[in-house]
Amino acid sequence: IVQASIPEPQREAWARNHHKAFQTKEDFEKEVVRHVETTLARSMFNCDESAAYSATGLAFRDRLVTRWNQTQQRQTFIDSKRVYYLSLEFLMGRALDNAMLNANLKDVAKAGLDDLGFRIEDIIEQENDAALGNGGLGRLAACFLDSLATLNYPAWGYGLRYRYGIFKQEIIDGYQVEVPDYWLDFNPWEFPRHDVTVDIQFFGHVHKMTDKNGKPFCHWEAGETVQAVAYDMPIPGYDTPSTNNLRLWSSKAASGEFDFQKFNSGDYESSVGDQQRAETISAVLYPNDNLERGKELRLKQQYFWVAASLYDIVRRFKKSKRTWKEFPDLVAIQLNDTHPTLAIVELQRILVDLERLSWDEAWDIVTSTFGYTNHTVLPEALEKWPVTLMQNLLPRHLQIIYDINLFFLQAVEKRFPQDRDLLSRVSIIEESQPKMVRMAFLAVVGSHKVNGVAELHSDLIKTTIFKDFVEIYGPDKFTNVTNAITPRRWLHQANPRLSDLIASKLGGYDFLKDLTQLSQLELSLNDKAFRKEWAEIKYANKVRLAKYIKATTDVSVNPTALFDVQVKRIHEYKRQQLNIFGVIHRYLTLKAMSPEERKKQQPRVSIFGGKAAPGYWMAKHIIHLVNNVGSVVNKDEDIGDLLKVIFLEDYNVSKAEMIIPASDLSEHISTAGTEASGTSNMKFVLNGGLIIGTCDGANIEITREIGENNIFLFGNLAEDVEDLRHAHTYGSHTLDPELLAVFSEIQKGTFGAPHDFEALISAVRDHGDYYLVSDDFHSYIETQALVDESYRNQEDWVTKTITSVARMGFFSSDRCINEYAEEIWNIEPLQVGSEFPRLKKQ
Ligand code: IMP
Ligand code: B1N
Repeated sequence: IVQASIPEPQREAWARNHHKAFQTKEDFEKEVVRHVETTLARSMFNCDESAAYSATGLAFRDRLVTRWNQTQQRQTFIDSKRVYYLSLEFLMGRALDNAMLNANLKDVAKAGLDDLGFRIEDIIEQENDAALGNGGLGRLAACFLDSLATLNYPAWGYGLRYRYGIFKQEIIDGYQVEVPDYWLDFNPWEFPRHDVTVDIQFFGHVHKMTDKNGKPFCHWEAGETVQAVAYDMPIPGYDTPSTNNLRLWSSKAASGEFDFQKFNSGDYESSVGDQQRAETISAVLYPNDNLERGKELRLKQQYFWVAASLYDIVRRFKKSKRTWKEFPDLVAIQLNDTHPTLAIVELQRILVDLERLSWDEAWDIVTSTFGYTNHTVLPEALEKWPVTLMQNLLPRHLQIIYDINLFFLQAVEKRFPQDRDLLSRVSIIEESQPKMVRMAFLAVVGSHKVNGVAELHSDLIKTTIFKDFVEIYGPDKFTNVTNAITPRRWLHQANPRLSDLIASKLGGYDFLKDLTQLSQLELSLNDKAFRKEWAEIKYANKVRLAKYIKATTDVSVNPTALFDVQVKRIHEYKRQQLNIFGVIHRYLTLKAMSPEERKKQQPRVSIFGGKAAPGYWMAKHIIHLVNNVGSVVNKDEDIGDLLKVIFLEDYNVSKAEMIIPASDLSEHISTAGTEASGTSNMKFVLNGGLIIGTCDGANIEITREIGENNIFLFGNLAEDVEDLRHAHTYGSHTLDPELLAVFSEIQKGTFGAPHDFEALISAVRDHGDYYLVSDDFHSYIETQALVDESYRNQEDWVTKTITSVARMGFFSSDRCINEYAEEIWNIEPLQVGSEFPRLKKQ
């Protein structure tokens, strides 16, 4: 990559012609019309909403690119330490609304679009979600980018530019059908950098060589080369000119690889075939959440992305002309789960094989650079790769992994002599058939800090999967950083009326940058007008969701009913089956009542949403059962508005922004000890909803913050799970009688062919009930009854929701990112320019 710079004498001309970002309605309109007429080659005679969206997006993108450049130049000039967040998933959602709000220019755009003949809401709705992620892990990465930019930290995200993001979900006859998500048709937010390319190697052989000083070194002769091309997405901060970068790599055939011989000799197809094979690497996001299936293409994706990113990071470091020892003073790299763990090996390879540092010097640099975040303890999600696969694809990397393991085990043996059992337990290579590389252990050994994502989870990893490593390294290497969410998207953008109401009470929007200011809301608890508007906003959000439900499912729901929402990936550990069994129990109870008794019951709408991994059979059966229960209950005239059951198709980030503000109660009911943190739990509470949940993940810290009177907790505790499971398998296992009644209703065929749901039932009844559905059922039903009772007292309910929102300050991702910055990355914010409009005070 050649980076040419304009000589001093000509720079004045550049400065004079510097692109000025629009600020007024008039200039905004000019930009939109220019983009419609030139970039899109259209006119006022064929400008539809989609074209207006594209032009508006481009106008904002131009603005961001100017600031992006300024931010990067400033960071390069100051030589500041940067943090690089490596994540295989970035679940960004829509960008336009966010860009307008972060720049405080939404009013300007609204007025401008109005002049040009468009409603801003319709234009925002045109945008496809950037859905390059599965669920919580990917959305966390997106919230972190927002906070990093807002807090002015020099930070880059690195990921893959998938051609297809997470599939779109259609529900046909009650079943999930997957439709590909081709999202790149026209994406104004990305910036192709055809000048930023890296050749990535795979396969081949390793040769031992000697350099001209007679020193031995390893040379990796590759069998295949693929080119990585950078695509940049500017990441605006809120109320700051700082604009960071998300760099996504796209794969294509390396220039030398395209076989002109074949091409010219008429073997066109096979030469195009090579090209397609290269492009396959970044073609599709693996649609599994909390599950690793060990596919070769997935490992190829991981190395491709990691190698391109490290090449870029090292190139940037080299421009600073510092010595290698100083690398960790300028570079911090955070591994978002084990997916980028090969970065540890790749940096060691660069330093030892290419830069010829000694092993020990290199390893010091590597371990000072990396931090590793663990997001799960579920055994099926822990990454392991067969040694044979690694040997074939990345022969030199496997050698380095063996060496890392050798030196690590030698050090362990020195401290714990004679403990062969310990050595085999902590070995990075699992001596199984076939042998496997344990990626989580490699990540622990190659990082200076390891963190979990909520207190309980961080404690659990120290006593389970990493127990031996705590003995070896001492407890200080392991820490907790509790997850959090950005209040810009999850309050200000998703729930503008609530954000405005809060701003009117707190004297402005500063709370969006310091969420602890929400605590002042408790002073307004007895303010009648405030409470009234608070309740009205919730109601309006429910009306909007009710309209959406009617339009998409043709079911009418009453917005005065209690809206009970569980939206998240469908997974047995998240226990949507517990929820739907509970719904059936409620239905049976209502059916057994006299009409008079029924009148006294609290009406409820049970709303489900979420995708099942395409190969996850049980999860797909859960979706099917929810839909079938809905189609029976929703047309039962005895029941009417007392109970409706809705499955919302294709849950994604932009739908979350509509659904979450409309919830009264949300369900976070994972088996204790299985949900590392959860982050939607925080979003629901921040939007004035209450939670029914287990003592799991961040629910525990939410309870600590908002008080246990403001949350509906139920179920067994994490510390008892092991014993309960043991008892199911080896003792006598008696199932909850109310749950058995639910099972027999399903088996009678009330909700369609019972055969379809036999697996769901037998998992509980015959196969040890691993997720403790029966153990928690009674407690769940009782707690739901308590919810009904509570909801009937609306004054009390409103008090609970206001109090809870007031106490949610801890869950801003700004707090979370500051903790990472101080405890793990050792980076400082860097102020960039200030010719930025201040936010108006209310
Ligand atoms: P990179 O770190 O080389 O990828 O550069 C990122 C951005 O930083 C570039 O697009 C420039 O805007 C800016 N930049 C890079 N090198 C310099 C420099 O030497 N002086 C000022 N700005 C630079
Ligand atoms: O990460 C979120 C947490 O809030 C959730 O509790 C946790 O389940 C989620 C392999 C994962 N952990 N592990 C994954 C995703 C994709 C994949 O291929 C694992 N996702 C989580 C944020 O901390």
